[in-house]
Amino acid sequence: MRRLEHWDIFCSVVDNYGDIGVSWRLARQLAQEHALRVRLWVDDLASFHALRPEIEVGRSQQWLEGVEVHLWPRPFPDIAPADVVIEALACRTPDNYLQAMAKRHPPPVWVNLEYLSAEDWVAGCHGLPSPHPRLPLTQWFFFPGYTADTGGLLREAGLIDRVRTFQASPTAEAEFWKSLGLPPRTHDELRISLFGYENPAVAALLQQWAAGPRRIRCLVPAGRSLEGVAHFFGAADPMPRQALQRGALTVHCLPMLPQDRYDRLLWACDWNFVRGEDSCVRAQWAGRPMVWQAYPQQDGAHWPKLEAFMQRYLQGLAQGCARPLERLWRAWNAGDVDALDWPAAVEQEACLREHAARWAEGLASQEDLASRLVRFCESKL
Ligand code: TRH
Repeated sequence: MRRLEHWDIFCSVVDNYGDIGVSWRLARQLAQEHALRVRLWVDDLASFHALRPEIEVGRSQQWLEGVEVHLWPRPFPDIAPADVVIEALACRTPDNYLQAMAKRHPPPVWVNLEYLSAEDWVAGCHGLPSPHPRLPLTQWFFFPGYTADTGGLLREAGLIDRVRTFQASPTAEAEFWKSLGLPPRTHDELRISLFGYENPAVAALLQQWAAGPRRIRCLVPAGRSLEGVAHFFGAADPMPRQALQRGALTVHCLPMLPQDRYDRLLWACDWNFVRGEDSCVRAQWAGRPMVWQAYPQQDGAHWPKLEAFMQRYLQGLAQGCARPLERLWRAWNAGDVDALDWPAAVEQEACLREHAARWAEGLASQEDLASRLVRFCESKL
């Protein structure tokens, strides 16, 4: 069998960080764990730099952790296509590159890597072919997902062990907090990370935290949640690492963290508020209670996504434990200040924490996305 050794991954950064976040993790894993030659074509190196500060924004070609990173030039140069071509997350392969793919014998395996969804239809669409309307090429749909009949989830080898080792080590945790310039954790406080989109419910949530009986230290990386936080505290322009305090609540504004350090923040926190796709998956691997804000879409397409994931995630949990979290997720996504009930959810913390750890273990017993993708592509030869 011909080995599919050369891979080209195309990534167009629409907005936010999820597109490059996912594409980068995949590229790195293919290079490091599957010994593949991977070129990653990205059209926005500034976003990439935010996740990986080693990326030099002014360089058109550079190497990072075994991946050849290219600024996606337009027009695209005439180059020989790779053995496998991945269009990540709704971007489009350049036309001249497509023409070259069509001339190759056999043509490259061409994959459309889709967005993650927990909806039931995903399994039926995963792996379907889509013939090109003019060229002798077939593109294959590859859908990430939560079940064995989908493309799975990105998970590096040994990840769950690394999470567990970190979480079992007070020293590692303390060092991590110190490296962020934060005080050590006290036994009576909750640490919560907050990463989301603009949300009218931010103030209500912070108010409930401030008024609560338990000390809460909330960590907010730079981004779209920060404005609501600043507004709540009447702090026009909070500085990175600035601490803001009201009642039982202390908020620390953090700079945007390198991706691997952000992962660690999720491992170290008791609760994680996450969004979109990649941070949501990473919070699941962290195995701690989480609140997910789906990427808001104008036509409301994110609501079925939210419901589908929530039903899957909460399946098997006792009603008394699941319902308060379900209500919190809905209120948070709707920005519904009146329905937001943090005290009810946190009351279930013990069972939610146990559940989150079990959920991560269950998911991790499945094959990871990169391995499934390699097998999938080999099956198309
Ligand atoms: O940035 P996002 O909102 O991305 C979204 C989604 O992917 C969505 O599906 C897509 O349609 C839309 O973009 C265009 O959220 P997400 O997916 O969680 O990606 C954030 C990335 O940023 C993730 O890889 C983690 C990373 N990150 C850091 O590296 N450091 C940080 O400090 C933070 C907060 C995030």
